[in-house]
Amino acid sequence: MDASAVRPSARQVAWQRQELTAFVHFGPNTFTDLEWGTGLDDPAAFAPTALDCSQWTRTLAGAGFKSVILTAKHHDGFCLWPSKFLDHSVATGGDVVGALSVACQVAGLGFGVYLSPADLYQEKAPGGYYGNGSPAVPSRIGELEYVVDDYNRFYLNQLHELLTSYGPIAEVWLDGANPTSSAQTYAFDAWFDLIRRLAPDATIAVGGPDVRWVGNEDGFARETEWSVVPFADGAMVAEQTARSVAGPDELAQADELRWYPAEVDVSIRPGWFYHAAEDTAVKQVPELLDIYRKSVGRNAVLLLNIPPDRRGLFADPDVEALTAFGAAIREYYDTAVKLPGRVNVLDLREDIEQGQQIESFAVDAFTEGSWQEIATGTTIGHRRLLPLDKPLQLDDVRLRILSTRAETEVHLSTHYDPTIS
Ligand code: FUL
Repeated sequence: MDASAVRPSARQVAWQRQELTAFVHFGPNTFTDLEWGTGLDDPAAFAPTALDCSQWTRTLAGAGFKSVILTAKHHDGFCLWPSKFLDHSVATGGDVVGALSVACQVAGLGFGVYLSPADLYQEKAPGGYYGNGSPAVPSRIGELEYVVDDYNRFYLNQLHELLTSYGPIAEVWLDGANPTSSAQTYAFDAWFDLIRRLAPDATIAVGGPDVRWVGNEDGFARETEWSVVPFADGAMVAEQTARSVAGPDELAQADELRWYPAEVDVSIRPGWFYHAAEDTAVKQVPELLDIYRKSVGRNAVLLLNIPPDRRGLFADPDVEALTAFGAAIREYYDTAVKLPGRVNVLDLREDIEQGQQIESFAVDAFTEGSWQEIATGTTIGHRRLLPLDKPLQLDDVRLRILSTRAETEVHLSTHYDPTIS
């Protein structure tokens, strides 16, 4: 197998180039102060007093985000849109999915949905479908047909509703977490088939074939982060959380290689949902930039969660942090330092349409009359942001490729970020 020959799909290229995606966790938990609802929470608890999705999208677009993924349904089963298929939703008070999809279109942002496979309402409510042991039977889902059981029919109907009612969908996020006690198999093949038919440009993330979970929720990718990932018998050779998922040991066990890039999901607050007690724990610019270097700057997409408060607005501390984060990216990372100049971060890029090739590299600097090695690294991929041990005054830089899978072009630029201590 030739790892140098593996290429991303067009939808994966577009996804990776976004670099910054926002996650929005919003639902009954916002009002009950929980992270995981019980499934039997009173739908009336969800009562934002001043919902304005355009405040979210204005803030996010201003900070450089390119798309937004909303928890249309979290594990508690409550739906943020008035679904035809159940009442446990915003039925009586506003369509958050609709409002956000419109706000995204106005702001020029992509719009994605998180639809939790685990569903505590369907597990616990009388007559619920989750794990009810029903047989798989031919089932019409809109104009499509699949042979599925009750819960998978319900889930496909929800997907169909979301993918046909709310404009183009950029990403469908299938969370792998399972807080339920009963057993329910998921008809992934049917789900993926329906998503491909109804939203061919959407990436299917985490539980899906286009984007993998990086393996932690702390905001960092690996220093060696490959998008070419070994599979055996249809599954990744390594666990998603493994220290190495695509190194020589894993490659040796593969019967197939796939382009399967990493996404780093992390929250701007300790929790995924809004809790007033965490207003003083919003991550600030130096930490956000550290996360940026370790996610976007390690060949991943950053999926940063910002949870709206009980008004249905991003809270002031989050807006301030996001705005400052966006300004810092523009100033330190979108703008290169012209040499001679003071530098403490290197930015390296491969064109992923040519695959991912570089295995290791070194960077030399011309300083005080001679070339000296100032940094080494392993993978590059879409983008590698490599902080130096200390700021250096540099006259010139050069890149040495130490090992590569195939010939490719690498773009190198020099930067200065004063927040690096
Ligand atoms: C996890 C969930 O259990 C959390 O509540 C959150 O949605 C996070 C993004 O994924 O698996």
